[in-house]
Amino acid sequence: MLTKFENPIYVTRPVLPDLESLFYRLEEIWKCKLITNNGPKHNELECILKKYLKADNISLFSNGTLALLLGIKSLELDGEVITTPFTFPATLNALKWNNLTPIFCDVKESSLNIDEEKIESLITHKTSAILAVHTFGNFCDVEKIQEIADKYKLKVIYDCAHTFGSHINGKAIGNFGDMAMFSFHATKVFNTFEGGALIYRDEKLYQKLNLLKNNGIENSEEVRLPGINAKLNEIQAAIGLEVLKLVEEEEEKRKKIREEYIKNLENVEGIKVITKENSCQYFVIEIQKEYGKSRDWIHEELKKYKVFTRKYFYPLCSDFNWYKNLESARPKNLAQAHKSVNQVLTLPFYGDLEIEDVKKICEIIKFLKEE
Ligand code: T4K
Repeated sequence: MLTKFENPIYVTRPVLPDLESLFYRLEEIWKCKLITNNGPKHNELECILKKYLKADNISLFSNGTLALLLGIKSLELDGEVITTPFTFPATLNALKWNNLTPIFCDVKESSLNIDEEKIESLITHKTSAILAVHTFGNFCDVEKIQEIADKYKLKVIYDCAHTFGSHINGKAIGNFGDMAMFSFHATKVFNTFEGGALIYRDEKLYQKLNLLKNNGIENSEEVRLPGINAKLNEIQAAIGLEVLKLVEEEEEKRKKIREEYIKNLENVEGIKVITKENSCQYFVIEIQKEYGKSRDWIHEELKKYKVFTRKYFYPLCSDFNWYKNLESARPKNLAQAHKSVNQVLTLPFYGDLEIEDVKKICEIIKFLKEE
């Protein structure tokens, strides 16, 4: 008889810094009294992350959404941007706040990433960029996307919110395209509670991004452009400096959890593992027809066992009221995305999750199939 968990099991739990070490860093901040506006901790984190992510150029922000929004702003794009409907709303919101029109491209069944074979047919004289997401840590076809971008002289931006520290064939993930955004939200494998970063090819953007995230203020005499406040403060940076020390251990634990899930679930009829190889951020499956029950049903049933899964990324961004009338948002043009978004289920995935608990979650999923 399978019993419910004693305590709720959430889809993720944050990696928290060692309190004593954090306290030491906080004392330093208290002594120096510089608590934001590019203080020493911010600069130290920027420097360390630059090395860690093998970036030529990096800028830190108060969160990933504003990083992406300002990154796009700094590239001075106009017209249309080809992107995926299958992502967190932030990806699309960054376009909307830049007055850019998204052109939705369907996703691939295997990775749930933008289908590179379908990009070219969506390009018009108004297209200025491709905004792709390495969804759930599955890698986009970066070579093909770059080939298309070069052919049509488009910018390429990657939303790397799920791929902190990843490499494709030995090359750091942030070094593909013109720009890459990382999220350091509490739910991410590396977090600063809230935070984000941009990595970019053009070193001239560093100054511009500094202005954009500080209301355009050059100095006490001069305001150069209409920016906003998107600075990462000293406490966020202190947290980041401590959490970074824990990332590798956390990833090792997550790899073991991923293996355990795969071992237990990959041969269950009607269950497809979406995040097989790379992701240390999410573990995602699809509940397909052959499982015999719907994704929504199992999502609800699991709650009775105190297992709180998520339907990331339901609803599709193309179904938002302000986009649904676009030609590219029509369901017939996004058949795969519509199919997958009703099947995906993100399972609990974080280092503190016991292997025994992973086994039990899998047992429940198998039991529910036969119920
Ligand atoms: N692009 C992509 C592709 C993204 O996925 C995201 C963010 C972004 C851009 C934007 O980056 P940020 O601006 O956020 O830096 C969460 C996160 O808020 C969001 O960062 C993330 N993607 C998204 C996929 O997930 P929710 O609404 O699902 O979060 P929430 O509060 O329901 O948390 C999920 C679970 O995590 C909770 O059930 C329990 C656990 N949790 C959460 C928080 C916040 C904790 O244990 N402690 C916590 O403090 O969006």
